[in-house]
Amino acid sequence: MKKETFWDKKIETADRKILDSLKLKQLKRLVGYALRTVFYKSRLKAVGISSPRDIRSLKDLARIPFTTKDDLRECYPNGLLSVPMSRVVRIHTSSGTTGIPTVIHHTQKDLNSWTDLVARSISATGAGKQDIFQNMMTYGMFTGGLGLHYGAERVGMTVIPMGGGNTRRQIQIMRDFGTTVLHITPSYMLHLYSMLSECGATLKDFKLKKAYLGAEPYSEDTRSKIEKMWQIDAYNSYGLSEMNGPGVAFECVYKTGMHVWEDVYHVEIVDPKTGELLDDGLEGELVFTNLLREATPLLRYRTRDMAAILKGSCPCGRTHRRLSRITGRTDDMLIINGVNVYPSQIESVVMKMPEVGNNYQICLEKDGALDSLTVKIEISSRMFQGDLGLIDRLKERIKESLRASIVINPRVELHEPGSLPVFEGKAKRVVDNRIKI
Ligand code: DLL
Repeated sequence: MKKETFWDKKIETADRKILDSLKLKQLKRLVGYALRTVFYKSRLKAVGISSPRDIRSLKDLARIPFTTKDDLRECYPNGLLSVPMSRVVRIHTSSGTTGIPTVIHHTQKDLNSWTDLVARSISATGAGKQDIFQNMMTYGMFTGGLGLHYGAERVGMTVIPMGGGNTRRQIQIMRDFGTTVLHITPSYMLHLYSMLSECGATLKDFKLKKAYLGAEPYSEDTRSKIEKMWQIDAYNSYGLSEMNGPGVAFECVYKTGMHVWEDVYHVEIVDPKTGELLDDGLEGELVFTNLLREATPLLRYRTRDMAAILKGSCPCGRTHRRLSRITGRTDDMLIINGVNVYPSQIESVVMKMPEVGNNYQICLEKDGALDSLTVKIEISSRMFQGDLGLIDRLKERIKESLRASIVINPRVELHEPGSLPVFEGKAKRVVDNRIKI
């Protein structure tokens, strides 16, 4: 019997009609806020929307052009602010590759609604007041730390605000305080395990039951591996700073996809090339509208994340539709000698191998005119002590499986545990040293 808890059962199990009428009310209000910004005023006017009254149904949202990360950057720092700065109580930014961050301002009401959604997410995993929650996500401008922090407090968990890094201390605190729930990136969760023996700890020293894993892509095989090695339940958690941060979509105890909190986050899946809306079950780019935003209204924000809305209902009784695992980003596809490869395909193959350790890296170089792909993989230290022929055979097996999955021939290097770079926050798995033209 799964332990099911609701934070706001009425809204979490509301039927579609009720959800839609609530959403429409909220969308009108949001458009009112958006019209206060110069950016949206002209955009909305161009499609015949100059007042919230011009929104008559949720379908009217489709008339509104998408908002992109570049739009946000052009509005840096305060161009999308729709309330006086005196009403803003917090600012978060996310920095991208270009160096200009996207900025999200929050009013107290914005933060309250975010906190509630995180409380809802935590409750859906069966956690509550009885739990000791160790937050290993970075605090600061990154939304992973503070986002979960306030939600966990609202639920009444005992919160240990560790932030990222300092692995030995993390392990000691987990042991001393009997931590039952962790919030952590999947890559750091794997690393944490590999540090246990060095810290003289075994699983018996802990009371860990659950981990919330997110902030970076990872495969179902990585989740299984983490659940088995730690003997816990690992829940997928998705979010992005432009939509507040964590708490946009979260798995419930059934772990069959992440419920998107649809009363607040209007979700669309679109064809990344044409922008055309796709039906449930089809994979495309996620587009979100946070219907409750006051300070930084964002309409139809293109996330660049690829996923599908899952068909069918969840045994938990929540009516909010579920999101598949994020399969990649529209901008993380690698083109290797003309072949399209997603890093997630490589991770899926690597993490299926029981001999593989807790870290890997994808390296790209130029070899004359051609691209060369090397997958560096840490394997268990036992493998280096025995028959070296075993290593060669494992290498061949990994190579074969990779070739079958990505249709190109990679080099595979096997490394000792602890020799590849470790990341305490989001992992950087791909090192692309090809000269970009
Ligand atoms: O990573 C917010 C977050 C913190 C989510 C902690 C979950 C847990 P950003 O730094 O703005 O915000 O990065 C957002 O991270 O667009 C995805 O590409 C990726 N991402 C986040 N969660 C997942 C996940 C936070 N569960 C970007 N699976 C998003 C795959 C994820 N990718």
